[in-house]
Amino acid sequence: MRRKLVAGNWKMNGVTASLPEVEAIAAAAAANPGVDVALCPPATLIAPAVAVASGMPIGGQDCHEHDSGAHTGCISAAMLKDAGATLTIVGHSERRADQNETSHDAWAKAAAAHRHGLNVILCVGETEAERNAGRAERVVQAQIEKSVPEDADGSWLTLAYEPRWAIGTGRTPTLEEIELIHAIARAKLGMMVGAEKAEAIRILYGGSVTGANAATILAVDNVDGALVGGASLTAEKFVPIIEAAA
Ligand code: G2H
Repeated sequence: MRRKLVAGNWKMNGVTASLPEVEAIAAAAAANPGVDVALCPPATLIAPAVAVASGMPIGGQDCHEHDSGAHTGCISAAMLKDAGATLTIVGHSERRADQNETSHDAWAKAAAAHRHGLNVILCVGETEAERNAGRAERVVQAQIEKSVPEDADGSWLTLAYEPRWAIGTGRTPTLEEIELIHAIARAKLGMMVGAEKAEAIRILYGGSVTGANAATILAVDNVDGALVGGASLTAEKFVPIIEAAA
């Protein structure tokens, strides 16, 4: 039985004045023990967020594949860990689009994070053009094949299906489309790591999840939680999603 996970991705949002939101979200997490809750603020807020999160997992939004070195502006998994993070997102479509990251990069980052004891939320998802061309399933399968480390299991890896065209747009796939991709994703994981391990890997849906649509999306087969961007920025918007998953 997979526990649901609701993870907030603050993206490039949040300053010290946002810490009361972290506290309020952590209070909601504690009040809803039936669901796992995590929050990924910008790297500058990881340590202060950990200090006010009362044990709610705090994560990074990316990590470098190397532990240290001449990589200006980058943050390693070791540094995330040192700051108090217990997880990190890798392979988010905004990094794939803005920083030209590939599935191989996501694979290396996931492996680096795991090496440092971080849990990983690995993102995959098709573009609108790929969906319109009828290629969504093949794209997601290929991304999984290239980015999921061979030793992945549900103790540290979570997959997030985020169709790029649904991110921050207010548009979401139909429930049937979500169900199909999640089923295909689990089958692909099964081929890679074995059915038993694949059964234990959580697959989150991400892309314009809100308090209004969370309950129906979270009820879809093989949807084991949500990766939430815009609606995770305030407790007012995020707590209803946590409660819908509880
Ligand atoms: C998808 C999601 C969070 P939003 O990127 O990862 O963002 O919920 O704003 O669509």
